[in-house]
Amino acid sequence: MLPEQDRGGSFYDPLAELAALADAAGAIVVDRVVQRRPRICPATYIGRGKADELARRVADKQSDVVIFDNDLSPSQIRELERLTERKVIDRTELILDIFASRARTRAARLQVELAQLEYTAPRLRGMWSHLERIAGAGGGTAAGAVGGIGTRGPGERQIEIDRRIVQKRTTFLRQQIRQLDERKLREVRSRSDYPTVGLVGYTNAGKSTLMNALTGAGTLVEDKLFATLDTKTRRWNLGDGQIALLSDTVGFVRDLPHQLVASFRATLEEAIHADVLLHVVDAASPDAEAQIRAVDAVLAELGCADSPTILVFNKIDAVRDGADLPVLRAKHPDAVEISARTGLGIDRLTLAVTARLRGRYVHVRAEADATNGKLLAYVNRHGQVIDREYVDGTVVLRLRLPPAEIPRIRELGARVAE
Ligand SMILES: Nc1nc2c(ncn2[C@@H]2O[C@H](COP(=O)(O)OP(=O)(O)OP(=O)(O)O)[C@@H](O)[C@H]2O)c(=O)[nH]1
Ligand SMILES: [Mg+2]
Repeated sequence: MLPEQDRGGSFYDPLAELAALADAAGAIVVDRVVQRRPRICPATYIGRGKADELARRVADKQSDVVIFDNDLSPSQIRELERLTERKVIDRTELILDIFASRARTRAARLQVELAQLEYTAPRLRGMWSHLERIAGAGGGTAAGAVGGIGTRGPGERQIEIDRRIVQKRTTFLRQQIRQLDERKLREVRSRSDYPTVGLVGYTNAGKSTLMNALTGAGTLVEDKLFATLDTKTRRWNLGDGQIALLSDTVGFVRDLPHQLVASFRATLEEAIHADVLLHVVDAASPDAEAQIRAVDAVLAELGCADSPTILVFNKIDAVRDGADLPVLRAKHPDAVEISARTGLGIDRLTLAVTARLRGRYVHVRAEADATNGKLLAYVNRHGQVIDREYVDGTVVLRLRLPPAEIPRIRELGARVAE
């Protein structure tokens, strides 16, 4: 653990989340080792002495795998595997592994496979470099030896073959995913007659529980990281005849591998392009503030840092005395407090969403030829006709619609009063 990762405090458990992730991947945690260092050791990440201690401990506990909370370079992995005689994986590989084991839909499977290949492809070089070194060593002059590394020898041929296989598969996956993306986008666009609300938040924050509480949907809820991997959309009745489409999606986690975020773009599409985002926070977690920041970072990476967002403090029923709620409240005074489990605060949340959605629409008066069926159909799809009146072959409409639609209805022949 480096100084900037040390969040201090005697109650802070730096490996709690990694243990939960390991559990989600089906591993049983038998031992934990933490080292605080001012900077990493290039060869083994942890210090050399600590690496030897690690080797002794894995032998003692007869563990099969060593999981690092930090991302390791291929050479660090190789060196640690040599010292411990165990498989060594880093946090990113662990997360990719969980996603791979959870992926059920075709889209999710393709997306995870692409992310895994993209993460491992640059490591292929590392895997074979011991052979490269052997090849390079026989290269004669010093310059020749340097040039030889990675350019000849049996190891290099194997790398080339592996790379070509990986490249072909990557191209294929990208193609398939692009097709699914396009289909998904069309699907999302065709539904634009209802306002959309997206649930986002750290994994295990209670998004699916909230989805069920709001829509009565039977979405899988589990006390397990990454219970949800795909996106589900349901109708949410806000009252007064207002319907919105609510999307539940994959949870975020600190340092989510960006290959994964990139390939999950389509899955996240529905949630992130929503009219309003509900950022669900587990307010009972001692890590709530760091989790809020992690989610904000992923949202920024997805290009929706400025989307209208309502911060939702969930699990209020589970907040214990001495928890950080007062600090959270002071930092985020606009957050809505709820318990998706008990239903506390759900009506306040519904009102907050209704108010936000209302701001997304304007009321306008427009005139058009009464025979302009195309315009009327368009308006019905993208807004709401509140009132219509026919005067001498002209129709006078009172409309409610997103401001961005005004230029489009003008193009279709509407005369809009400013
Ligand atoms: N006490 C309490 N527990 C809750 C509340 N909301 C959700 N939980 C629990 O928190 C755990 C995670 O809930 P989920 O709804 O699956 O969380 P999620 O955000 O969808 O998680 P992922 O899909 O894994 O990202 C479950 O054990 C829920 O029962 C709440 O308001 N109070
Ligand atoms: Mg979920």
